[in-house]
Amino acid sequence: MSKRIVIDPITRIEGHLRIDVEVEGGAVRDAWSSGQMWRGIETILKGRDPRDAWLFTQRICGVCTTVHAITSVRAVENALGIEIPLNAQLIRNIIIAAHCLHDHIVHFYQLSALDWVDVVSALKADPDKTAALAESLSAWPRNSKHEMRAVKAKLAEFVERGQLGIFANGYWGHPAMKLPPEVNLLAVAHYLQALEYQKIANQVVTLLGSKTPNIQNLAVGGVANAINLDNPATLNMDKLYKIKGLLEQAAAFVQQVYLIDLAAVAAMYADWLPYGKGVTNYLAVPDLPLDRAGKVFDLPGGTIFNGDLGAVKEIKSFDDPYFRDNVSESIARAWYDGDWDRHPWEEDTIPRYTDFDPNGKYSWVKAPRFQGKPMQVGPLAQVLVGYALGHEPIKRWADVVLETAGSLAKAKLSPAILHSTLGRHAARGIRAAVMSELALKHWQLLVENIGKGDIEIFTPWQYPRGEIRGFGFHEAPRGTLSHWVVIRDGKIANYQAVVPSTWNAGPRDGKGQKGPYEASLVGNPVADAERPLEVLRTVHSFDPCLACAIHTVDPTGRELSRVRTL
Ligand code: NFE
Ligand code: MG
Repeated sequence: MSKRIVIDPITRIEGHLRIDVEVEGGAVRDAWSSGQMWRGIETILKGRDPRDAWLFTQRICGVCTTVHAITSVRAVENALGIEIPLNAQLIRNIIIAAHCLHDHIVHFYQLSALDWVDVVSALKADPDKTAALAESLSAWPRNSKHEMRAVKAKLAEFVERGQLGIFANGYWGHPAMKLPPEVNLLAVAHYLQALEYQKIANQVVTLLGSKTPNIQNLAVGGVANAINLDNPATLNMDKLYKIKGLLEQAAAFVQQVYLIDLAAVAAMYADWLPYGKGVTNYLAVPDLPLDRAGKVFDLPGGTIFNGDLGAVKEIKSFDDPYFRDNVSESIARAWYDGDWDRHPWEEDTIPRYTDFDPNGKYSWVKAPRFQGKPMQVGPLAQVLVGYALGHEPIKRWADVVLETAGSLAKAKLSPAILHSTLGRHAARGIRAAVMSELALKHWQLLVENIGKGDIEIFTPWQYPRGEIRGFGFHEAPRGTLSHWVVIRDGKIANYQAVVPSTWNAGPRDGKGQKGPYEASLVGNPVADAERPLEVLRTVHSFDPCLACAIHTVDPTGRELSRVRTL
């Protein structure tokens, strides 16, 4: 007999996600992903000056403010047909890379590690053995006996006082928890260190963006960071070297801690490698432009269909018609007026709530499609596209993870294992390592360009009369983000954001095709229907952000019928 489990809300994510699964014989048979709040930023933007859109769109989300700012100015610049100065491009790139490092570190440790790591079991660990194991895997200086003893003592103190705090509501002792106590203690130590290093990465965003969350330094046409090496109030050598030092610290943590922990978790949960594949159509966009126009990039983009890496198709520029012409969104199963599937420039956003109906409409999230197909987006999509295109840093770091995990698991691991729940985590670590190198490369390029005497940061422009259309994209931490704008006589006539978590968390479309969360859950094991930890594992591997996916809190403050906090 099958059993329906409703997890509402799923926690340790941004926003309010409900997952329904039908479980039969210890595995998921069918699944529904539902965004449970509605945001109205797209509607708020109508009639406003496009120069201000990036300030509004940053408020779509509390996690990835920066990414909506970047994508918005790119969309308006695309409509205007302007290029921006190289300094502006590079300053934006360093912000993008630093934000990504902060975000990927927080996701692995704070938002998902506790699906795999049993904090309470760490109390049984021998700290000296933990240190010996850690030192055999990595040169990280903060893996010492002293450090591990101190973490264990701190944890014991939390438990004794009944103050587990952030660790209070875990699935401690769940049968699906398999790590030995020493590995659990190591993970707890790194969980606490990760809080420091995510902050270090984010300080770079503050230094260049003036503040974070919600950076202040962008402009349609460039950035507002005046460059003068001799002026203490502007971007100068002192600030640039401070940024370099912070990026180096974040890079060391990613390469020596995050990546190694990831390989260890993947190796020790090798039985999980077959689960969580789902939609094997992938979409990533190129990013970190190296030129003014956005035709040459350091990060690759493209599409893969049905997992066929040999048939990868590249997305090549900020103006690429292959991307521009093939994106649409379906509202057949979402709480909006109508049942259309439309290109973003032709869309509207008119909320119409009807009850949760698994055979009808059941989510506030629209269902984005590429050539009519559901696509998985996120670090895994970019890593697979990069692997298929022979992108050197992606290949090199992917091989490091596969070899480290393989040697720990005593098995040969091929890239095919990446189509999975654990593969999404591995790919996020691989992408973080690539970003940690590229952040420093783009810092170097900026310093060299300023060294040539170029201090330009802004391209002046004017609105033409009549209608223009633009799109901008950015490979955000959760995947492909695009903004689409129609401008009439200098005012926004339509604005649509098609967001990473919308691609992944979206519901079925008019043809009944499931979204990536839904598809990835089918076949997932569930040992204990009362404590569906395994469902969380797969959903968390996408790094869900529902605020982004739906872009206003439900204005009626409607109460939800079933709430389970896990
Ligand atoms: Ni709200 Fe976001 C990212 C965007 S999400 S976190 O990354 O855009 O889907
Ligand atoms: Mg949208």
